[in-house]
Parts: sequence; C-alpha cells; structure tokens
Amino acid sequence: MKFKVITLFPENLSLSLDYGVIGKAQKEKIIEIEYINPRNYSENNNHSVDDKPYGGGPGMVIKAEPLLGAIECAKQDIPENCPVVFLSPQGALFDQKQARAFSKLNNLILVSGRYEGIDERVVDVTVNAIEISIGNFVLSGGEIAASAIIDAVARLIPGTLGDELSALQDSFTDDLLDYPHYTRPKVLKSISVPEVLVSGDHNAINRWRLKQALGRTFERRPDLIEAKELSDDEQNLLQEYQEEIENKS
Ligand code: 4GX
Repeated sequence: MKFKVITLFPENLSLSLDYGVIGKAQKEKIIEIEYINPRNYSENNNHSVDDKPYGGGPGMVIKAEPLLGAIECAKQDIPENCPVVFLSPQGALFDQKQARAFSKLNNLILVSGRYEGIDERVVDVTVNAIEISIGNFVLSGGEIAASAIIDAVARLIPGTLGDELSALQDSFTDDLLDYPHYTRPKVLKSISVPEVLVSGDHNAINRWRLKQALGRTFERRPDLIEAKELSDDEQNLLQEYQEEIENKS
C-alpha cells in the first residue's frame, strides 16, 4: 500500500514512522510513504504557502494553489478516484472500522494542514475528499494525525505485524476494550496474577479475557457496549463480571 502525505513539514512526520513496526514495513516494501511538500507547488516567487484570512481574524490560512498542485502531483500515477483524507478537527471521527477499510486500499492520500486551516475550496474541488479527525482536541498541525492514521492502517496490512494472529484477534475485539495483561513476577506489591492465567486451561483463559473485556468496556465505555449486539453468552459473562464486582465490595 502506498501512502502519499502532503505536508509542509515532511521531516517532522517521517521520524516516528521510520522506526518500529512501521519502519520495518517500509524497509520490507509492504508499505511505501511518499512526502509531497506544497511549498514546491507555490506559484509566487517567494514560495509563500499561506495568507491572511478573508474576513479578518487571527492567524493564517494555507493557500489553495500550492495544495492543489501537490494533490494533482500525488494523483499523477494512481487512479484519480483515490480517497483524499483531509486531517481536521471538523472531520468525521477516525476509528478501527475506518482503519480496516483504508487497509484494503492500494493508495491513500493524506493532506495535513497547519495554522488556522486550509482554503475551504480545496476540499470542495477535490474528487473523493474526506475530512477526518483523530479526536476531539486541537493539534498544532495535521502531521501527528496523519502518522496516527498511517500507523493504525499499516499494522492491519498482512505482513506488517510479525504475528498475523495479533491483527486477526484484534478484529474480534474491534468494538471492545482490551482485557488486562500480566507478566512475571507472579506477585507484585502483594498483588497476585489472576489464578486462571496460570492454570494452563486455555478455554477458561479465553472466557476470562472476554469477560474482562466486556466488563471493562461496560464500565469505561458504555457507548461502545450500547452500540454492540451482545450474544447470550456475552450477556452472561458481563453479568458474571458485575456480580464478581459486587461480591468484592
Ligand atoms: N484530527 N488539527 C489540522 C489545521 C486545519 C484546520 C482546519 C484543516 C482544517 C486534527 C485533529 C487537528 C489542528 C490538524 C488544525 N486544517 N487533525 N489543523 N484533531 O486538531 O486531525
């Protein structure tokens, strides 16, 4: 899969993606990340890419022409209908489902803005534009949002995670929080690892983990439980979890 990132700060973005699992996926050519700088498509002599907002107000706005030039360049060697993601707090909230959908594509263009934003007409005229937000907070640029999306998408592409099971297992639990994890020592500050995890009974371990995932999601993210269709078995596990909590207090 090829990612093309349109950014005024390519160095800023590439650093985090050059290491770890995503760095390895790049070296192994499972993914490719290309950076396109709108500054190289600015028409005026001083290479300016921003200007004052019409209507007044603070800050600067990224000009349309350099961005459109960069988007056109990105589309040169790929199908014209490739999705173009504009990172913005005004976008639809990014989630695991969206990441899974993106991971099935061959190409994805990401446009990372700065300052107060970009000239709205760029979004209006771009074929297949989608505005995406990575959360209800304001960043100082779209670069961190673009790398978050690339990371979440790339790890779903077969071959990126050494352990194919990890991504597969995740797909069952896309809409649940993770169960708690433990490693040695068996007792830490007088807290023991849950007995079932050292029992060797893998069926019991899987059921305990599903129960914890359901319980934690119910407690911390009731919105996710609300949206999920629970099977009878899952209902029972959740009830067991709640009874165990009550017995403790
Ligand atoms: N999830 N930002 C983009 C500039 C901007 C503003 C409006 C286009 C339109 C963000 C987020 C985010 C800050 C990136 C403002 N560009 N991006 N930037 N939350 O906060 O994605």
